[in-house]
Amino acid sequence: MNRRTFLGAFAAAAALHSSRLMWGKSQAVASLEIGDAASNPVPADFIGLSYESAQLANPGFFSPKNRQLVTIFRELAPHGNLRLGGGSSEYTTYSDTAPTEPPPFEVFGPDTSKTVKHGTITSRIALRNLRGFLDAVDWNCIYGLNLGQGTIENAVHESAAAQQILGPRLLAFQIGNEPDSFRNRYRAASYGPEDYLAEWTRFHDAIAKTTPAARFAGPDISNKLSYLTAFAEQVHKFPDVVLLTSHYYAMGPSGNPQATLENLLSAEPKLTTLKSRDLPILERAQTIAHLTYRMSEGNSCWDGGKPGVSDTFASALWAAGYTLTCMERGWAGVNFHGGGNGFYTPVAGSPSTGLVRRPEFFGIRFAQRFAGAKVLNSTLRGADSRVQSFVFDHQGKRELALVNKTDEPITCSLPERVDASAIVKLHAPAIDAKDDVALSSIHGPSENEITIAAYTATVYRLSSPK
Ligand code: BDP
Repeated sequence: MNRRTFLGAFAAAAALHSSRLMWGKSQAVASLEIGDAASNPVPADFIGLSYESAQLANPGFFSPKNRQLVTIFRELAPHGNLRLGGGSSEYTTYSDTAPTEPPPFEVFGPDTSKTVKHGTITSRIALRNLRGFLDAVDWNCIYGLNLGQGTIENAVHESAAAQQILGPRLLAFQIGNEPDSFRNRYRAASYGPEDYLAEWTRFHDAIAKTTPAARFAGPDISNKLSYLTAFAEQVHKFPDVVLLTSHYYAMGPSGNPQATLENLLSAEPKLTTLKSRDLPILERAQTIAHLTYRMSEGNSCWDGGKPGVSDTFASALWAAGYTLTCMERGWAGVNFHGGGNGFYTPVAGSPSTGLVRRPEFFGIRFAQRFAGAKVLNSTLRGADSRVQSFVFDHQGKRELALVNKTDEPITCSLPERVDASAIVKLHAPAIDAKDDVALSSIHGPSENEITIAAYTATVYRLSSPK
């Protein structure tokens, strides 16, 4: 940190503090310290969505003809990553020929314990439409293959077609969804990381033989990090593995009474599948494998999400803070799971009834502006742990994002003045609002102290460092 900016912030905070005491106010002032650039820029395709593989059974969904979806994806991110997989990927079969039957559903997802997902077919035409869609939105894709219940022959056939059709839009294949949950489901109770790696290797080798251009990501696990470590330790044998992945749900299952709005907004939701104490394991895996990490599936609450929580403004604030945290960690990206009319989906509805942007969409979009930016080390002192701050160098300009997940306004003293003409605010009429969530550009006073309202997230442009 630059000594001058630190002392400036300290002096400003001290002056404000004493003036508040004089006037008998007790509101605390948090203070921000800004240091140097931490890492490489946030990747351009950092923002991602995740959909069920079964969605491909309707070739009209991921299609350039689905204009509304094209518009929504482009609005969310000019570049991004679409991950296909999820629980339904262990039920899909690939066929070159288009099915004669119409698809059993128009939209699908998220997969839950109650979903009927048998017999869905991914066809060549679905892959062609997917390519057209990805070209139209300028996103790339991570493509999941059926390991749980599929055959090697079908995976070889499907991956050859997907590689040929999706070409440069295909970032990587994943073999299996959440293999750490196969035990007692698709496999025996004794199934463990070594069994998984043996199977994965058989599928990988057969695919790589037929499709040498194939690239792979994995292990796409739910939460058992021993699978990630075991996978990372084997990566040196497979130069075509390009990315480590796993999933993150902040809470779950949806039936759990502790899956609440308050819990989602807490500094670390009590029911997380990935806790901060697990982060060193992720980091170690990246070091061993010499690869970056992507959170390839996740959301607020598994088993389809929680009504009144996952579909409200709370999920937008959570998603904004969570995405920015992942950027700060130097990850390759995050994919928010969804689809259909699930409670947590960022985009809901169907082409025939119309698609809607859910609150979470706006939280992700709030964070998207920092794709391509550099994270600056920063510390916010004296604030509630539910107030998050992030500083980025964004095209040569410094920007501060503050996410206030508390029901109190927060006042913060800054080492630099904010630019009054460049403020973006994420807001809604209430924390449990399902509608009228918005991102607005606003003007404010150009000062060294800012106050952000309860339950809002705001981006400020800072004046250039001296
Ligand atoms: C994950 C599955 C995904 C589900 C999600 C959920 O991979 O397909 O939709 O849980 O339960 O484990 O919401």
